[in-house]
Amino acid sequence: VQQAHAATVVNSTIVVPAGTVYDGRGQTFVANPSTLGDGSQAEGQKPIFRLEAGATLQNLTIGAPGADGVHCYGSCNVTNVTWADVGEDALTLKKSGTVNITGGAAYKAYDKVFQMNAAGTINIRNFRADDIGKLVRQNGGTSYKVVMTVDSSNISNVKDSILRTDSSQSTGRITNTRYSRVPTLFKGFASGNTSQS
Ligand code: DGU
Ligand code: CA
Ligand code: CA
Ligand code: CA
Repeated sequence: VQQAHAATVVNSTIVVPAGTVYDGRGQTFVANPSTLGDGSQAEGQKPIFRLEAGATLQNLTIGAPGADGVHCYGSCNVTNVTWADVGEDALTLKKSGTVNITGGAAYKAYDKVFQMNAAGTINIRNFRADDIGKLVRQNGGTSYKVVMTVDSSNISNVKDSILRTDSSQSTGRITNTRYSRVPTLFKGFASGNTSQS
């Protein structure tokens, strides 16, 4: 009888060194709730993965509890990663850089999926998101510039908006994307700073 592999329980954050690739080979990773966080909306939880500048995370699922997901300290590539049940949030940019999300999915995010806590760019391509609050949120009340792009994705059952900022410098672009039950595509952008086609 074939059996699915059990999830790997992560007791302390897995650090992916600068410029290296961490390939999960299809495994599922979950947080130890007593050391990293229970995946609730409580702030201050720890990430399951910490990506140093230029690191790549690929081919894995983050299950429940998802704690604070993935933190990127500078540019990072996240390829074919699925969050089955997003924790406090899915991924945070902690230091300026470019986040490339290619393939993968995020489900059940009570509030945010991608949280931008530093200036930079997030490019989301070939992504699936369902049952989320917001796909990308620039940290509330900040005025640095974040460039947000979404291409060739499928987004459904959104409570708030797809892209949200409070910064008049930030820009949002959505192309070739299918959505259903999305009340607002863009929130908080200056006029002229968004486009959709
Ligand atoms: O301002 O910084 O929700 O990174 C309050 C906090 C809050 C962040 C953010 C995050 O915005 O903790 O999860
Ligand atoms: Ca938060
Ligand atoms: Ca969740
Ligand atoms: Ca967070």
